[in-house]
Order: sequence, then structure tokens, then C-alpha cells
Amino acid sequence: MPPSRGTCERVGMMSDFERAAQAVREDRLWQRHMDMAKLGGTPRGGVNRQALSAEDAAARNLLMSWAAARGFSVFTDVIGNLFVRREGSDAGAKPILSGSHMDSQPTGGRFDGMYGVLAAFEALEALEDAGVRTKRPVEAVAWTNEEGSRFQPGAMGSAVFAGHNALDAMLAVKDWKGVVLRDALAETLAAAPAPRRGDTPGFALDGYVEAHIEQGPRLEDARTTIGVVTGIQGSRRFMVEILGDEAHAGTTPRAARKDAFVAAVAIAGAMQDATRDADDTLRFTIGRVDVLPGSPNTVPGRVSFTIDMRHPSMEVLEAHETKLRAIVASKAAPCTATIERLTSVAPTVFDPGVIGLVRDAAQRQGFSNMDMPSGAGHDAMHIAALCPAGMVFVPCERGVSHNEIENATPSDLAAGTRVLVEALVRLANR
Ligand code: HGY
Ligand code: MN
Ligand code: MN
Repeated sequence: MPPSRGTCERVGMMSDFERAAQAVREDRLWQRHMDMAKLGGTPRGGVNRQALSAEDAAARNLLMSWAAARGFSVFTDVIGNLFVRREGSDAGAKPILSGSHMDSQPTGGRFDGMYGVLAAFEALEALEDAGVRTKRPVEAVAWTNEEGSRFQPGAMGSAVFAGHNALDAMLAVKDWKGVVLRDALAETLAAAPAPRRGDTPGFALDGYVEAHIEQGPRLEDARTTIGVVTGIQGSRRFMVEILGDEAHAGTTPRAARKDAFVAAVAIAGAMQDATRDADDTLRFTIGRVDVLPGSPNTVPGRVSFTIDMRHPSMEVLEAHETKLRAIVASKAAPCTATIERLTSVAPTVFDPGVIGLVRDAAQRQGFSNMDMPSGAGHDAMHIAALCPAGMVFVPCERGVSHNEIENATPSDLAAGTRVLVEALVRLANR
């Protein structure tokens, strides 16, 4: 296996992190992605592997089978986060964690989330192959329900782990068909059993680094291999519900109607206008609309829709939430409407020390790199509240993600993993 580009050519003993980074295998990492992509694979080459589905359970079992083959131990916690542990020389030391998520969007891609889990697993394998024993244990993690497309809000497993969302409240969340998360979780853990570690969320960590595709075009536009992620923009999620009266489409005059869809259109249109900004920085998305009873000849009596709003400034998010609430109050008549905030995550600033480790690793290994913020949300936004944390980005083709055509290259995935391994070893041996 020829050394990858940028491999450190030095005479004499290599350091642990150099040996471990060199032990990363591009072919093995790519094949694992292709194996995982079959689980929930779609005809257009993407994946539909939604949280706590049969496909999610299958991915959990596949990861655990690979872990067993390498002698790594596996655990789940109270919200189903899945951990793969490689012991350190100091078993009692707080572990270093790396990972992301295996659940996908309904029309998701093969790399969003999965790359971070497989890069972390490849890191454990590379340590094993290189015969490097870190001081601290290193654990790969697959966080439960990062996407939040089936069960809202997203980043749920890491949010419960970090104490940002209460376990009981999340266990009570229902999906769009009324399935309660507690039941879906029990079914998944029965289908993909692993020893439970702890009866309460979270445990002490000494550091966290997450690898992820950028999900935007900046790295590719800059012909740069590694994104040294400085932070994540803030986000808020809401549910709007509008209640009117169901009525006969043929006999009910429009002036006499309480048409929930008409009110929803007025509210949504006003929100779109109120959140447009000159530099196109505020992100405002209505991703799902449910119209009930959903019959062509019955006036809708109930409409609900989701709101996903993001911005680097908490003050801007706060000011726009006030606007959204005012619009709901003023545009609902003759229906009634409510807006509920499901989650609010402040902008994340990553640890300067971890940012430095990622940048130094990219530099040392000869990979082009640039500092950049993340527009997408990640589990790291919650874990950064617990310990020094950071992220490594690699390019994805044309920046496309949350789309079945999402793509990345084997060499970029391997480069990001080599940088990740170096950062993890340095953190684990501090
Ligand atoms: O929505 C997000 O930012 C993430 O990709 N789930
Ligand atoms: Mn993701
Ligand atoms: Mn995603």
C-alpha cells in the first residue's frame, strides 16, 4: 500500500501519531462506507436510514460486528448512543471520543454522519494495526437521531448525553405516524443489542473530535482538502400548528370557512418575507407541512409545519423568533395558531487547542487546509459544552448534501481520517 500523499518521510523512529496516521487504510475505509450504504440504500444511490428504523438497527449490528472482530468493546446508553471502546494504558482515564451519526435523511447521502462514525472506527483500527497504545481510552460513537427528520429535534442523542435535552422529554417524542420514541428505541435495541453502560445520560470526557463532510461548496471551491472547523452557527426549531374547521368543499362558501391551509399560506409567506436578509445569512426553512384530514374535498381543519432557522448570532435568532411569533398571532384569523419552540442551540465556538491540533496535523501531513465555520449542525455542538471539542471537514462534491447524489472521494475521506487520528492520539496522550 503506497504511503498516501503528504506522508511524513522521516528517518528513524516515528511518533505514535505518525505511525497511527500512516496506518489508516483508504481502501478499508471506502469499503466500509459502501457496505453501510447498502443498509437503507435507495435506487438513486442514496440512503434512507432514518433514526431507530430497521435500517438503523442493521447499521448498528454491522458496526458492532466489525468491533467484535477487532476485540473492541461496545456499549449503549439510555438514549441508544452506541460506543465502541479501545482501551488505553490508563483504563481509569477519561476517554477521548470521536464519532457522528448513522441515521440519515429520508433522501440522504452515503457520507453525511456515516463518515464521522467510520473515520472514528478506522482510527481505532489504525491504532490497533500500528500497535499504538494511547494513554487514555479512545471511543468511537454513533449518536442516536442526529438528523431529527423522523423524531424532532435533531442531535437528540448528543443533546441528551450533554444534558441539553431531558431524557424523559425525548423518550416521549412521537414521530409523524404517532410512534413514541421510547418504543422505537426499545425495538431498535432489541434488534441490535449491546451492553448498557450507565443508567443516566453522559459520562466524563477528556476531548471530542468529529469528522464530517462539509455539506457546502467552500472546500471544493478553494481546492482544499481539510476544513479546520472553528465553530457551528446557532439554530432554532419550531412547530407551527393552525386549527380551523373541516367543512364540505362543495357547499361551504369561502367567506364562511375557517380554512387552516389558507391561514398557513398567509403565515408561511409572511415569515419567508420577514426573514429575508440582504446578505442571505439567515437560514429559514419550512421542511415539512401536514394538511389534515388530507382529503381533496374537505376544507383542511388542521395544518402543522416545521421551521428550521439558523444564524451565527443568537441576537439575530432571538429578534427573528419575536417576529415569527408576531406573525402567527396576527395572520391566523379566522383560525387559531400556535408556535412552539422545540430546541434552541447557541452558536458553538470550538476549543482553540483542538482547532490547533487539527490544523497542525493537516499542515504536518501536507494537506491543504483552511479555517472555516460550519453552516450545518452536528453532534459536536452539544459535546463542545462538556470538553474541548473540534471538527475536521472534508469536501463533498459540489457541496451537495441531504440529497441522494451526495458524493466524496476515497482519498479525501482518508486524508480527513489521517488528520483525525493524529489529533485523537495527541489528545489521548496529553
Ligand atoms: O441539519 C443539519 O444541520 C444536520 O445536517 N442534520
Ligand atoms: Mn450530519
Ligand atoms: Mn444531515
